Amino acid sequence: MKGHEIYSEIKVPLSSNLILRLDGRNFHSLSKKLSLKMPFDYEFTSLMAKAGLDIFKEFSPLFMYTFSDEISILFNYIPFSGRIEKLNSIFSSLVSSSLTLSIKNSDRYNDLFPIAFDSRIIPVSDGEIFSYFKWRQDEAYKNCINIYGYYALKEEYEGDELKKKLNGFKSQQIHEYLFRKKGINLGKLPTWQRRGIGIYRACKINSSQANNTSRQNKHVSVDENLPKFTKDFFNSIIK
Ligand SMILES: Nc1nc2c(ncn2[C@@H]2O[C@H](COP(=O)(O)OP(=O)(O)OP(=O)(O)O)[C@@H](O)[C@H]2O)c(=O)[nH]1
Ligand SMILES: [Mg+2]
Repeated sequence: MKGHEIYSEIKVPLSSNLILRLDGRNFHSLSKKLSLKMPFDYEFTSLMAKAGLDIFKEFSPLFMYTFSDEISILFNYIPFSGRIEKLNSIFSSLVSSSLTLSIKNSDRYNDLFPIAFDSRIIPVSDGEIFSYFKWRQDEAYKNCINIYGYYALKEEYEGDELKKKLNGFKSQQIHEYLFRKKGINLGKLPTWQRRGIGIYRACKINSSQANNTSRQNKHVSVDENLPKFTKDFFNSIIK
C-alpha cells in the first residue's frame, strides 16, 4: 500500500527561497463567536503573534510576518527536505494547536471549537522576498483602512445602502470621512494595526562598561513597530 502514498515525495523547488503562508479558516465567524473587539482586537492579535513565536522557537525561520488571521514564514533553509505534504500539514497544525490552546487558556473565551488554518507554499527568488512582504504589508494597510471605514459607516448606514456606500468609497475618501466625522487620523493609528507585526532576530547591542567593548546579541523580537518594508530592511534581516 505504501505505493499509494503518491504525493508524499512531492517537493518544493530546492533552489528557491521558501515562504509559507498560514491563514485562519472561517475566522470571520470565529471573530463573532469570540466577540473580538472591532475593528482590531489587541488580545487576539497578541495570541496570533504568540502562535507565530511558538513556530519561531521550534523552527527558527528567518522572518515571520502577521496581520489579521494570517502568518507568513520565510525560511533560510528547507524544512522536511521540502516535502510539501509535511510542510503544509505540520505548520498549519502547529499554529492551529497553539492558537486553540492560547484561547482556551485565556479566561475571556470558553466553549471554543478547535481552530484550523490553511497553508500554502510560495517559492520565491532572492529579489522577490521584498516584493512578497511588501504585497502582504500593503494588504494589511488596505485591510486597516477598509475595516475602520466599514465600522464608521455602519454607524450611519445599513443593509444595501451600507454596501453601496462602501463600494463607492476610494481609500482617500475613507481617510477624509474618518477624519471629518470621527476625528480618526489613520496615519496616527498604532503601527501594528497599519503595518502588521514582524517576528525575527534583531540585533541588541550590549555595552560592557568594564572593558569598554560592545557585543551584538541577536534576540527574537516581536516587532509591533515595523517600518514600511524596504529592500534595505530585508537585506539587514537576511545578512
Ligand atoms: N473583530 C475582529 N475580527 C478580526 C480580527 N482579526 C481578524 N479578524 C477576522 O478574521 C477575518 C479574516 O479574513 P479572511 O481570512 O478573509 O476570512 P475568513 O472568514 O477567515 O475566511 P477563509 O480564510 O476563507 O476561511 C476578518 O474578516 C475578520 O472577521 C480582529 O482583530 N478583530
Ligand atoms: Mg481566514
